Amino acid sequence: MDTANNGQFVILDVLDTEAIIQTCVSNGVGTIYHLAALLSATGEKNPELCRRVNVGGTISVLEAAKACSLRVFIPSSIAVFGPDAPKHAPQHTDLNPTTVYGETKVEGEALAMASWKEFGVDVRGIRYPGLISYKAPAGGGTTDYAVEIFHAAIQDGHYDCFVREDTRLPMMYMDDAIRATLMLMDAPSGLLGAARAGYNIDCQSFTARELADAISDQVEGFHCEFSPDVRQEYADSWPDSIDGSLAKDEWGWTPDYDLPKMVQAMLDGLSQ
Ligand code: VAH
Repeated sequence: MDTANNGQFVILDVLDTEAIIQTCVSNGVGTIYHLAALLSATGEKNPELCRRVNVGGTISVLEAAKACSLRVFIPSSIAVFGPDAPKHAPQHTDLNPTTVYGETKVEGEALAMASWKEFGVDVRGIRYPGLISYKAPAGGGTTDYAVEIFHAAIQDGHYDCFVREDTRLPMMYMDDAIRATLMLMDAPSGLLGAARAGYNIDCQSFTARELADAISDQVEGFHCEFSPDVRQEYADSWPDSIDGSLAKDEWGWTPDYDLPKMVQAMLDGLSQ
């Protein structure tokens, strides 16, 4: 086991169930946060790899969890919703995603529920919105513009955004996403109902223009243009906002960061 940043880590192939089991057993691991996946834009470029990693990796982790009685967090995504879903997405509605990534997340929720119902694996998940952090670069998602724009504002004073200015999507600052994840994992299992594998959670909802304007309020002279590319199609298929009332009722989730507070946190973090 190597050590880095005061933590221990080992490099594994998420498809190698036996290696996951051996690592968990030899290190007394009790919970897996399964974050290995291809995001939407990358997944559309390589759909077979997306399916193999996202679905195959989830199967592998759930098999290891069953074998070792592990608890598991598996992120879902607002990408599970398709263009036929209400734009203020409810917890329960038909899930007809039009991206491969979204399909893998629907499959992931179904695999998680099956593991819970058939084998009692304590697996939980959240339908993450676009996540925004200054600690890691954007990772091949459609919502990458909401991270790239901050770096560009500081470095260049200008950003050419790859979605239309009126594109409204559910978004969340990373600190809120981490707190929600830990709150869910700490919640007594008995509180969790049929949505346990893919909770909608209350989060921000803003347009690309509203984000650019909020940054302009803090960064003198910042200018944003909008030149939609293929990722516009993915963004248009997703909801504008999320009904997270069930997560609030069942395990008490309420977000802390609104747009101004997130913009300030991002600019402060990047200026460190
Ligand atoms: C993506 N950040 O853009 C991810 C997210 C809502 C989309 O899951 O692919």
